[in-house]
Amino acid sequence: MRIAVLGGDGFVGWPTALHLSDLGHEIHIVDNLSRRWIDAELGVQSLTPMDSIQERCRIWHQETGQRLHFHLLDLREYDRIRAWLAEYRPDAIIHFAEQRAAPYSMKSDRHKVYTVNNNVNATHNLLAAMVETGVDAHLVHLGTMGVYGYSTVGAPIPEGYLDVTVDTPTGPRDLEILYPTRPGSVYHMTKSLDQILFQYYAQNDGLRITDLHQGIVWGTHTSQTRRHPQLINRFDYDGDYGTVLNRFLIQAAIGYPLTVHGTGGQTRAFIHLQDSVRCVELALSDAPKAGDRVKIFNQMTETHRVRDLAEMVAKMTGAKVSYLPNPRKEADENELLVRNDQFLALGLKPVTLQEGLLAEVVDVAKKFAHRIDRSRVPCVSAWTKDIAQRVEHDP
Ligand code: NAD
Ligand code: USQ
Repeated sequence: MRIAVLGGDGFVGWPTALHLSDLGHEIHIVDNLSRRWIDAELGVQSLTPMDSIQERCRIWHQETGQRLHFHLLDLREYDRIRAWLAEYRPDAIIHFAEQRAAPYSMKSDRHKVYTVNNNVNATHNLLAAMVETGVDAHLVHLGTMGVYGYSTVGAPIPEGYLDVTVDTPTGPRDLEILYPTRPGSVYHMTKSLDQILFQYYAQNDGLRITDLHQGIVWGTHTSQTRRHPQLINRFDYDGDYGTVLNRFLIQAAIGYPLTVHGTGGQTRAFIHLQDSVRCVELALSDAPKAGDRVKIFNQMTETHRVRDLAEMVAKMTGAKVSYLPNPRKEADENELLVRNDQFLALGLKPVTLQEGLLAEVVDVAKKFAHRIDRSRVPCVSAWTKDIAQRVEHDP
């Protein structure tokens, strides 16, 4: 297949592009490199030294003989994305190209506006351009578990849809609705809005869409990124883009007390990077037909409570754990049960939290520890002005 990987220079997009190229697909990476610009804005850099996207593509060709085609394109530029689609007419499109950090989306009003403009316009431009050009590609979007809001009301969170019964004058009627969204940040809110855009375009124009509600991705290598030092993946550790388990692992590597927010009572869904790329492959193999509802998968393999993760990493490495005021507005404790039957049925054999893999990330962090700026480790983006004041007084 000819596959467009939108956001293919990012943390999950790059290893996905390599994985699909390795399977023999023709890969076109589309990216505006905004993530690299945001590193410059924040004064941080990936823990791992990343080459330019063009250089990464050159090395992949040198190692495998397969070409990755790179297109510098911003999804917010409607005319250009429409022209690109009309010219390349991909069979499948994987859409990673959004601003994905919840703390970055909460930094200031400007960051909220940027995140909504970027994410909602990127998704809507793509959908409108697919209809206009008649490109009948299978669109696979990377969404988030965060659209559900993390609290389980007794039953596990289903894969996207909820069966409800409503009372009508002629008796009870069964309905299937999108699971009600309860986003916990402006970033997560944009993913909730994306869901409505997908529902509309699937129903109105027959677009074939799969939305992957993904949990927190951890790890850094996949079998393809290991092939050459210059194919190494991005690895974020800073307070805005670093995700919790990866952060704990680099903190352990540099002797920084593990930064647990509040009581660490939040339970979240996780998936290893290797499984994340495999899930995209599985989703591609199971495309919906025109007229089908949006296919939704919960792309996660296990759930963990944040303080349990911290204790596990502390036990493994001898790191100290520090309980900090929570800069986010989130429940002190939550239970999370999630269904993920569809990927298991398609053959996913989950990689679960294993000491070996955890230690591997610590080793990567130790190798590049000289690149870590300790002053960028704390999470300083607060969810409300009140919380900002509280966190400032009790850092
Ligand atoms: P990332 O920030 O590393 O990569 C996103 C890429 O998209 C970047 O290379 C960026 O330059 C590009 N991009 C952003 N806006 C663009 C635009 N307007 N036009 C063109 N390119 C644009 O993020 P990631 O961690 O690789 O996440 C990829 C996707 O997966 C995101 O949509 C995210 O919401 C989702 N996701 C990520 C995680 C995770 O833990 N990393 C978990 C669940 C879901
Ligand atoms: N947390 C800590 N200490 C830290 C960092 C985070 O205790 O140093 C806590 C947070 O308060 C939160 C939890 O860990 O309760 C998860 O935070 P995170 O930054 O790892 O994850 P999140 O903000 O939810 O975002 C990440 C990705 C996002 C993706 C989402 C999937 O950045 O793109 O959509 O995970 S999910 O969490 O399932 O919604």
